[in-house]
Amino acid sequence: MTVNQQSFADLGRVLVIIPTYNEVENVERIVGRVRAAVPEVHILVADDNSPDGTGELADKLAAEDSHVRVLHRKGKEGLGAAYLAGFRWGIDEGYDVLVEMDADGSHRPEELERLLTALRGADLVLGSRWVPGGRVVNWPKSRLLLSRAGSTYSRLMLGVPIRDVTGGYRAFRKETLLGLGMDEVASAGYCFQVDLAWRTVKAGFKVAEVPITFVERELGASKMSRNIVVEALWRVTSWGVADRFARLTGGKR
Ligand SMILES: Nc1nc2c(ncn2[C@@H]2O[C@H](COP(=O)(O)OP(=O)(O)O)[C@@H](O)[C@H]2O)c(=O)[nH]1
Ligand SMILES: [Mg+2]
Repeated sequence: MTVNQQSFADLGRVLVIIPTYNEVENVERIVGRVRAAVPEVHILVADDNSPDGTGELADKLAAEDSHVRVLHRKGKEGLGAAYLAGFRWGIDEGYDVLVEMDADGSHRPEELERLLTALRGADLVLGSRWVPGGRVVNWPKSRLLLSRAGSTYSRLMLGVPIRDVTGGYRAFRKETLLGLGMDEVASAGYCFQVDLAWRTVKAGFKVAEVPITFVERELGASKMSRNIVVEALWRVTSWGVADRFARLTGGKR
C-alpha cells in the first residue's frame, strides 16, 4: 500500500497505454497494479486481436472500471503501430500525458509516480535501466548484452544523449507527441522507441531519464524476434548514415 499518494492533476489527464499481444495471464494483474499505484490515471489496453482472449478479458475489466478502456485492433502489427494508435486515441479523447507501459510487469506500475514527478520538469521522461540506480532483474547475460549494445550503438550512431534509448517505459506530454512528427514514424519493433526518442531530441524537447528496476516477465512469452533486432539495426544505421551525410553536405539536420 502506498501512503501519502500524491496528485498529478497539475499535469492534466494521464493515460497509461498498455499494448498487448497474447497477455491473458498478465493483463488483469497489470491493470490492477496501475490502478492501485496511481488511482487517478486512466488505462488503455491496445490489443492486436490476441488469439488467447486478452482482448475479451480486457473488455471485462473495462466493463467493471470506468478508468479502463480497450482499443481493439485488427491484427498483429507490432508494438510501434499499437502505440501510435493509442497515442492518437488518447489525444483525441483529451488526455494531456501519454504513458507507455508493457503488459508483462517489466515496467513496474509502482515506479510510475517517479516518471510523472520528473515530467513536471521535462517533455519526455524515460524510465532508464542504464543510469545510476537503474537495474534489470532476471535477464540472461545474452539479453543484457544485446540491450546495452543496442543502446550504446544507437547513442553513438545518432548522437542522442540518452543512456537507455531502447527502453519502453516512458511518459510523454501530448505536445511532445504532436511536435515530433508521429505521422512519419514507420518503425514497428524496438527501433520504434529509438525513433521516438531521437525525434524528441531533434525537435528540441527536454528529455529526462529516471532510474527504474526492469523485471523480466514471469508469465507468457516474449514477442522479441530476430526480425525485430534486424529492423532496429538496419534503421538505426541508415538514420545515422543519412544524418552524417546531411551534416557533411551542409544540409538540414
Ligand atoms: N498490440 C501489440 N502489442 C505487442 C505487440 N508485440 C508486443 N506487444 C506487447 O508489447 C509489450 C512488450 O513485448 P514483450 O514481448 O514483452 O517484449 P520484450 O519485453 O522485449 O521481450 C508486451 O505488453 C507485449 O504484449 C504487437 O504486435 N501488438
Ligand atoms: Mg517484456
